[in-house]
Amino acid sequence: MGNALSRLISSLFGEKEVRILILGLDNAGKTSILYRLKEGTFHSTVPTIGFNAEQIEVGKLKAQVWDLGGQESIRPYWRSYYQEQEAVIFVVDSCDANRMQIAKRELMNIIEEEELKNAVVCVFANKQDMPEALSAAEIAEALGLSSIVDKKWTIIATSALRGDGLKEGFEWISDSIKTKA
Ligand code: G3D
Ligand code: MG
Repeated sequence: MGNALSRLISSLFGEKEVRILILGLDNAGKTSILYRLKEGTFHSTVPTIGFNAEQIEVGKLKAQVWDLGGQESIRPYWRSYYQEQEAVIFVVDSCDANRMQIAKRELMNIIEEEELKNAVVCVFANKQDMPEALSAAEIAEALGLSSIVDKKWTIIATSALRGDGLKEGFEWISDSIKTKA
């Protein structure tokens, strides 16, 4: 899965290195998604203090992915990483209905950032393997995604546990970046 995904990413993005930022509240599954992409497996994570940065694709480097810690105290530092990012993956824990309004506020802050005005936004409605998960449509509604008019965005149902949806997300990012100009 990991190698296949890395190959897919390399075929989609060609020679160009794409800069992708993975953001979202703590516990959403950001680090799990990064390592599922990097290594093709799901393994346990510890809360991210600071950030994880990985180049997805071994050998010929293609995508530079930054996974930033999501705790409230760390979120103000997200801005230091915004420059020259072409895409933001905003990860939501689909089971965390209680914090959906906080996730919405953080996403809207990102959307309004001048430095990210050219970045496309792909929301991952993660943990879809869980029975209590809200659907991608319910999360789109809770986050008010339809109010975003001046930016390319989409929402994709994902499970880092199963590996579902991640490939579709990267395909969308690739297509969106290509057609943006
Ligand atoms: P973060 O980097 O956004 O803070 P992590 O989140 O990747 O550290 O994941 C937080 C917790 O959610 C971890 O559980 C992780 O295993 C779990 N998780 C991540 N993605 C999924 C998913 O798609 N499905 C399910 N069921 N769980 C997921 P623990 O128990 O280690 O805290
Ligand atoms: Mg993390």
